[in-house]
Amino acid sequence: MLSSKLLTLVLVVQPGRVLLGMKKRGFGAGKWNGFGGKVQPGETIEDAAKRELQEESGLTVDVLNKIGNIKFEFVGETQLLDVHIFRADSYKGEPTESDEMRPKWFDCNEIPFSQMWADDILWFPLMLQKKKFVGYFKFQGHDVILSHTLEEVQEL
Ligand code: 6U4
Repeated sequence: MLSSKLLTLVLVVQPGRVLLGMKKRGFGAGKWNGFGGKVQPGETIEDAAKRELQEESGLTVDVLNKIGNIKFEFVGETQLLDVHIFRADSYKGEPTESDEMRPKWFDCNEIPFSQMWADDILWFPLMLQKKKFVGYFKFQGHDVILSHTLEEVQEL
């Protein structure tokens, strides 16, 4: 039985574009991704998502919509990553580079999937259509998906 680590991921979406950050260090360095990180003891998952978004992008949000939950298994690792994914359709502040992330807006037709986690190309279309989803991805290393499930759900 694998234990799991709770993580958050926030996509800030505006009509026709999405804000991504280039991860400068740590897990997933060199990839474009949403903003997020580990849930700390005593913190709700949503509060952690807001805090990580603020720390990494400089943006604050009042409302986060829960849109997905994906568990990631990495062969050889004993912990699953249990990633809770949120979408923000409004925000305050200006995207600002942090030690961890360099933010940049991408046109929804020009999302840089070849420089993102391999799972993203499968669920971003659902996220952009405001559909909710749950999934499980088994990775070999950081680039190869050995198997996965992904399904749309009505409620999370
Ligand atoms: P620190 O605390 O800075 O050492 P770090 O090890 O850099 O943390 P962290 O906290 O930034 O990791 O969390 C990893 C982030 O990557 C979370 O937002 C979840 C996200 N993530 C992990 N696997 C992913 C995957 N396969 N697809 C994806 N996002 C993923 O889109």
